Amino acid sequence: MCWCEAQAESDELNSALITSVIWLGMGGNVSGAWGSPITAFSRAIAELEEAGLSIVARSSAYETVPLGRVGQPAFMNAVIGVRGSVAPGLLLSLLKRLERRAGRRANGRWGPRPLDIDILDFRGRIVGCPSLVRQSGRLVLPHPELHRRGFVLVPLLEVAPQWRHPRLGWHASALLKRNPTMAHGVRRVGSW
Ligand code: A4P
Ligand code: MG
Repeated sequence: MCWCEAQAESDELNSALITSVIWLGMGGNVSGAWGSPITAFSRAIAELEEAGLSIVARSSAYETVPLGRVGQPAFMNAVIGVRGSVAPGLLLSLLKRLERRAGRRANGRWGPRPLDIDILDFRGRIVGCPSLVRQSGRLVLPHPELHRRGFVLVPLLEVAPQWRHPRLGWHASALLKRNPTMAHGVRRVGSW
């Protein structure tokens, strides 16, 4: 156990922040086996329901400027809230399977992809250490980049204004206010 896991476990504040919703971030910027990224988002929702999860929130779709690697198409991003009895590791395997079925192939970190589904927040749980380099397959919760990404925080704020970052305790609105440039290049395109 690393220092921040121990600290998190002893942080009473976090127990008050646990909710029953699992927040997922979806992104994509090329068409794949399930069609355009938006079609892939809808198909992913149908697959999650098929797997026994209920969709309790669904943000608008946003067109967003690519972060990390320039020279690739604009992304579509959205956030959904799901409920259901599933363990974090099993959920991650399910999501990775959906990404592969949607046509995702190894394309380097931050490369173009038809569908990427990240677990943003799993009912307030804290797992792993965000300061350590992420090893492939090792789950980190909340998602280690969540608080730095306008393309996640803007849709999350739309559907869950009451949500707080499990580790930092900040609302999405406060995180965006602290760094307003994060919301640049995040444009709402409508429901889907
Ligand atoms: N992993 C660990 N924790 C998690 C978690 N909470 N959720 C592991 C999901 N996966 C988690 O992820 C890399 C490894 O992290 C996996 O083995 C998984 O088990 P990945 O999705 O396979 O690889 P990746 O997406 O290429 O890398 P990474 O670091 O996850 O990239 P991101 O963070 O997903 O960023 N710009 C815009 N505008 N919109 C986007 O959606 N997305 C990316 C990719 C870059 N730029 C973008 C966008
Ligand atoms: Mg990812």
